[in-house]
Amino acid sequence: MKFIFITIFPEQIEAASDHSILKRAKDAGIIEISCINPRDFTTDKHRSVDDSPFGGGAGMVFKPQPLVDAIRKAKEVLPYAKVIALCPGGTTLKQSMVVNYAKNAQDMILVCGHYEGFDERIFNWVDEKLSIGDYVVTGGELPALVLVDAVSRFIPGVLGKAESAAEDSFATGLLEYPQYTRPEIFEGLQVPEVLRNGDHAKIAAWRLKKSLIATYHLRKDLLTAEQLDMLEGRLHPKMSKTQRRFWEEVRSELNEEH
Ligand code: 4FN
Repeated sequence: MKFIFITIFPEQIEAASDHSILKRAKDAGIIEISCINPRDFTTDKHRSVDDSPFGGGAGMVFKPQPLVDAIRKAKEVLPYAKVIALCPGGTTLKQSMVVNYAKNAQDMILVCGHYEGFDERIFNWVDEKLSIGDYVVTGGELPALVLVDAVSRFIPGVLGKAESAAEDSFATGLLEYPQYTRPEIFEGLQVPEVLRNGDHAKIAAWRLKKSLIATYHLRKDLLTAEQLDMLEGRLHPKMSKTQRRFWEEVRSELNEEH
């Protein structure tokens, strides 16, 4: 999968993608990352990519011509790529979208903003607007890198076997269960008994229970309607004895906590 960043700060992209998962994926030839700098498409002697806004007001606006010329150049390199502008008004990126981008494996041209934003007319050259969340950032580079990092993890071969171990389908999308490593007692704090006795079925049930409880407390919005029903005692009539037992245990632990 190939990614072209349209950015006036290519060093930021190169530095951030020269470590960890992204570096490994690039070295293995699974992903390709390159940059096209709108400043290289300016025609004035100061090579300016910003100008003051029509209608007045503070701040500057990204000029359309250098940006659109850079997008055109990127399209020559990757004609089948999707052009994505990172901007606060875009669809908020979700893990389900990340998984779909990786599955479709369509190359991406990532347009990174600066100043107060883009000249509105550039969106005629954009297929999709994406946001990574609701906070002010100084440019689109970090959001674009977040997208590429998240998508790359789902491209076959990017993660090692240990990292990609398939998760229980019911547990994916939930918060993490508590994790522990050596030593068994740290500053008087012991690792839960269930994790030390090696009963794999019990451990899996304990972890799912802990994930559900953490998600219920911290991020109810991440639960499916079905999971919320079970957690709040609206049990399905057609449920096995084991399932019923499991949900009753989760509920009693939830109630013990407060
Ligand atoms: N940000 C907000 C409202 C108004 C402006 C901003 C803001 C970078 C060029 C856009 C922001 C957030 C998530 C890109 C923020 C993102 C950006 C993103 C982004 C410089 C103009 C700007 C209401 C969200 C707080 C600056 C809210 N995901 N303007 O940050 O590009 O991708």
